[in-house]
Amino acid sequence: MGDILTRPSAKVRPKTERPRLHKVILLNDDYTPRQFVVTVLKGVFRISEAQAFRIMITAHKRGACVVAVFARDIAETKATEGTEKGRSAGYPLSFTTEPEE
Ligand code: TYC
Repeated sequence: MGDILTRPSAKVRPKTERPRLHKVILLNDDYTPRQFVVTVLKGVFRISEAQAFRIMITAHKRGACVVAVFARDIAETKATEGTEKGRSAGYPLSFTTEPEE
């Protein structure tokens, strides 16, 4: 007795936003040899010599260049890998990551 009948509530549609992709950005410096940068790009990002050269020369001229976009974890791993390859050869080569808008 006195039970309150309620309709099923309106359908809830939780927002399932896709996680943002993250850019891996190559930063220029004055010391890392060009060919070393190209070799690191090819190894870490599995791109051709020609593509690696274009990315390297863009960073060299403009200060930075987006290499590729990935899910956050992958972007961070690749940036760390590239930066560590430079460090272990004694170069200040540096990659950063940044979320896409
Ligand atoms: N500027 C470096 C040189 O003249 C080459 C270089 C290019 C280094 C791109 C880093 O991200 C870089 N030897």
